[in-house]
Amino acid sequence: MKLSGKIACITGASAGIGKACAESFAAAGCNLILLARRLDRVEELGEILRDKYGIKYYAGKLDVRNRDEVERFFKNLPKDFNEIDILINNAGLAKGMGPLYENEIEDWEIMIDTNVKGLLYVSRAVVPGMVERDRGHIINIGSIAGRGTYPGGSVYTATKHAVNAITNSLRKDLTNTEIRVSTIDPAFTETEFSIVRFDGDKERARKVYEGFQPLLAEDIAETILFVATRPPHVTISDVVIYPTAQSDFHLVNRKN
Ligand code: NDP
Ligand code: 8X3
Repeated sequence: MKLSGKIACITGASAGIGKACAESFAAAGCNLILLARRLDRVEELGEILRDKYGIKYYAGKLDVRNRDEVERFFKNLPKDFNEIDILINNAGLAKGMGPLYENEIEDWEIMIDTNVKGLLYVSRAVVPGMVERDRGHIINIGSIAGRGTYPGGSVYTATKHAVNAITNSLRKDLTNTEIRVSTIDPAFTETEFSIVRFDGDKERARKVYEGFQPLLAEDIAETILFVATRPPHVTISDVVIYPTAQSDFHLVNRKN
């Protein structure tokens, strides 16, 4: 399927996987809605991609946790951008890695509000238009954390299990439409994810990816682009991606 002239909306486009998706989709000729809390970053990215690939972009400051803000944002999209073809629900994060009985409860709220409720708010705002037009593709970024559990991951894994359940239920809700629903579930991918998880502790974050080749944001973006460009009769429902050196959460072939 050709993406040229279509509109992709990417949440969490200011860093990591979302940013890499913006580049891949722009290279394929897609116009972009780029969203994040850090507006300066998505504005700058949009300008670079417009100049490099000749695409159109609309950058927006959006905190997906804020229901009113999400509803208002999507209601007021400029005419050229209000028929979204591809929604990449990517904004997400982990906070902390301690045992549940020691966790900061505020960290739970942030993860649940962003990874689950934020994804729901954005989907609720965008999917009705897709249903009206009977076309579209929702691509949710889950995680291997949505397919298992690990110590210190209780709430993060719960949110990604929720993403998996939402993805599969939504696909069923849309059975009688031409709309596709997919989830991409990466393992260790070196982005700002661990820096955020460990509250800005770059040294601790670096150690997560030490001694092996983790996935790059570009590896995930290429896969998402592949999923989005299958012929209309093909839905790739799930993709699970590991670095070759990793076979489970903590089973990593480190060379150090
Ligand atoms: P990054 O930290 O590099 O990027 C996260 C993005 O999410 C940023 O653009 C950030 O933008 C955005 N974001 C966070 N909170 C909000 C919010 N409340 N509202 C809007 N945007 C928000 O991490 P990744 O690229 O790695 O993460 C992207 C997705 O991939 C997440 O859903 C994550 O759970 C998932 N994932 C990551 C893996 C990894 O190992 N890195 C593996 C599996 C899944 P800003 O701060 O500007 O708002
Ligand atoms: C991010 C991957 O293993 O840190 O979703 O949970 S992991």
